[in-house]
Amino acid sequence: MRKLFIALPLLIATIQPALSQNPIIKHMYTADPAARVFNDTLFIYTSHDEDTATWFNMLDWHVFSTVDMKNYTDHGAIFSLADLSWASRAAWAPDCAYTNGQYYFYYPVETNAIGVATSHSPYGKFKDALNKPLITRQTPGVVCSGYLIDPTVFIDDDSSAYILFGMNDLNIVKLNKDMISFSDTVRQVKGADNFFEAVWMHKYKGKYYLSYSGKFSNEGKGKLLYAMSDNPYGPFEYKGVLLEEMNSGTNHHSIVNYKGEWYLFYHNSDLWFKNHPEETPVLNWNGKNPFHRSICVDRLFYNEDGTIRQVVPAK
Ligand code: FUB
Repeated sequence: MRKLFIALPLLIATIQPALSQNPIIKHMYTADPAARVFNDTLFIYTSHDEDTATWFNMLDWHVFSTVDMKNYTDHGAIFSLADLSWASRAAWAPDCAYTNGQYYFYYPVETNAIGVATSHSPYGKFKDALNKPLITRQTPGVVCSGYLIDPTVFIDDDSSAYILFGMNDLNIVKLNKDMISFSDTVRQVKGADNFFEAVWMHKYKGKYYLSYSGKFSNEGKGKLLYAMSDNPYGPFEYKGVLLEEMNSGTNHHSIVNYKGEWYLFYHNSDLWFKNHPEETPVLNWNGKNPFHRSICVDRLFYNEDGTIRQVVPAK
């Protein structure tokens, strides 16, 4: 029996499909991966760190796709600040959802507003749906002591769609069927302990999983944390660390099931430090930060009781 316990992980490792080596995109800097499966293809919607970046002064959003978790196709910029009449800076972490025969692209700009764009194709191009923000600090019910950023959309089994967003305070509101408006009042998710930013929600075996970047350490780095609940509004129960701090300072992720396997997409600055051996990873919001990130993926595993095993990044 003991031999079986030792042999089983080896056997699982052997029969699992090999993943592409991290980071998975090497010809440009990509950050904030939102992985979604549409029609048997896995799409990754990302923000984009410019080669010349000295801050998070990002200009556009890109999409990549794969059907085998090894080869990724770059489909270029699907939406950009230049497509917007009402915002001109900070094209940060996006998400994309599909319903009603249409794709909805949710994006934060200016560090203060969230917009939505639509397309009939997952490859874009997307067109701004409202020509104004969907959510601002003035939206009734919003509480956000940090940047108003990082929208993600969770669609439940009964087709109810919720948008979650925020920094320091985690907000949630149920979207209307049109996906570009809401009638409910925005409220705050209960029990998102130590929440900083980069929220993601997914469901596994009937439970809601909330994952996010926790408050930054003194070194300016955040761990990915997660919590579980029976209700998307909470209260959530904190469960533990999903991923240790990354050398990118920021820690942003998504969790997705593709062809029966679970994956954690995230970003780090390994490519930047490889390309710049003279740089030392000293991360601090007010000091040295690489500002050049690259998306990565690793397998994610659940324990029998539904908790998630901490992901150890493959190099
Ligand atoms: O990429 C800009 C910001 O950094 C994102 O909005 C945050 O989640 C963090 O990754």
